[in-house]
Amino acid sequence: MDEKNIQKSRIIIVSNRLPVILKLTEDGKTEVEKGAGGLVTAMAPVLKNRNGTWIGWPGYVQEAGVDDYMLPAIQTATSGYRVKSVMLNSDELKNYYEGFSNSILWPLFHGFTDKCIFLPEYWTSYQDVNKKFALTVCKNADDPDFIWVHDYQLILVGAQLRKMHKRNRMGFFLHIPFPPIDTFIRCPWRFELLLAMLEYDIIGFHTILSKRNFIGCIKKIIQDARIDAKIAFDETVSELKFKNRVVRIGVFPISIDYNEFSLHAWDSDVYKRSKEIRKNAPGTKILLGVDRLDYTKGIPEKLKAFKQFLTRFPKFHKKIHFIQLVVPSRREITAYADLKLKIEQLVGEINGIFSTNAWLPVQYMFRNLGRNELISLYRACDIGFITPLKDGMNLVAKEYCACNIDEKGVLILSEFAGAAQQFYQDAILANPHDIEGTAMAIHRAFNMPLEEKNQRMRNLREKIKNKDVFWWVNSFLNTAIEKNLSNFPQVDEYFPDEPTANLGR
Ligand code: GDG
Repeated sequence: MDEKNIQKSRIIIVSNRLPVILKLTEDGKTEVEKGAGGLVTAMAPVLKNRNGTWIGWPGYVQEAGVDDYMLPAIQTATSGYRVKSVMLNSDELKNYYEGFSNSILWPLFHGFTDKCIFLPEYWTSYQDVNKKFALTVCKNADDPDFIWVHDYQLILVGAQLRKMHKRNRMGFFLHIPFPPIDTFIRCPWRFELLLAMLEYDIIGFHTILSKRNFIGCIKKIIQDARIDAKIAFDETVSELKFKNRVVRIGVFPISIDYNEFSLHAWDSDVYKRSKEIRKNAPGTKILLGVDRLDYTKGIPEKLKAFKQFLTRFPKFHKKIHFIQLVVPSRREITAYADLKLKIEQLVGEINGIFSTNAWLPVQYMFRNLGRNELISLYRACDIGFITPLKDGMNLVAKEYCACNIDEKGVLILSEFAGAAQQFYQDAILANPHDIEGTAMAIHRAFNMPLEEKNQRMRNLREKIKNKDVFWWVNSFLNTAIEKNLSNFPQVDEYFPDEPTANLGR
């Protein structure tokens, strides 16, 4: 297909979830709302312009043979482009979603191999459900359409489509990290997964490290199978020859709708609410953590570092307040329920040891907040405390900076978040496994001179503004169609191979 045709072609997005949120009303009815994430914001105009389609699971279980009365409401919530639902039953949810996706690929790709449960029935279901998604794509895609598959739940969709003789140009973006060979190789289905990825024409990762890991796995696992792989290691985009096809492998750090976040932070309601938040913690600096309930997010380690900070520096008692929001997630999986207990125990322990009548060190919230409240928190808090053990990118870090319109905030960021590859110069980097070092990062953030804070925050915001989520979508799509390698968008924020000097000590 030539470039002109691709540019005119429709686009089909395939993701595990459709861009809708289901809400239960007071009278027990389910309402459908448009999803609010960055991906939806960025993709909606592209889909509208190109008469596109979004294919995914609407988020509720549907047993076979039951009519789905919610589909019209879903289409209304996503007006402007077509949506096609892929329905899952409870077995599929258990084996494909909670099983293969969240008890194998999620822990494996984040390096938590001890949490992987390699059950063959999970693999069978993963294959079946990926085929189900592929069938829906097949029914809805014409030859010139560009098919863009998202994330680890759907790695096999492209290969299934090829089996169905679909010759469309297809791309895949992985939203989580890709692990190094010594981790990936443990997966009993390593061959099948890699071979399936190579059926796409373009594969995108957040970071150069993930791209290198992927190429390392291809070299080791696929080359053993005598497949011709020609690889350039260090470019933002590399090409790999496989079965007479060329697969492009690129680095595209995802981002947020910067303008939307920063304008929202100027809102008068947000201003009032952020004043109230500050008033509730008089005379203190506020540290903010916002994380989904997940063992990759390093929440217990972060609490231990805060405890260490308070133990080491009694003079800061009553001068610092830590707000930790934990957003409920995947609670049906045992590892997540255990994590919640661990977090609550640590919060209780810290407050038990240090609190006074007038000062509560940790304010813990376990719920979803409305967007206004979240943005008010971002605006009000002095230090963004984001220290995952491993994270593909981490959008919260970007949102915190975008909403820091006074440019007086400091970002403490884990070395192991993808975002560190872009922000290593201006955030305070911390190794979340190093409790003492992270405690010292809090100390450094607390004492940073105003001028330095301004400069660093300005730089961070500038970077996010220049490479926002629209840049991300365009870079991926342009790279998918670009013929000339020298025209590839460049990612200029290389993470140094050597440990950086900018650590929390
Ligand atoms: C995966 C990868 C990668 C959080 N609490 C509330 C709320 N949120 C929103 C945040 C942010 C999103 O959730 C979380 O995004 P992250 O990027 O931080 O993390 P994951 O959910 O793990 O996302 C990650 C991402 O995919 C994109 O590729 O960056 O590495 O793991 O947008 O704002 N939103 C509202 N209320 C809350 O209480 N409204």
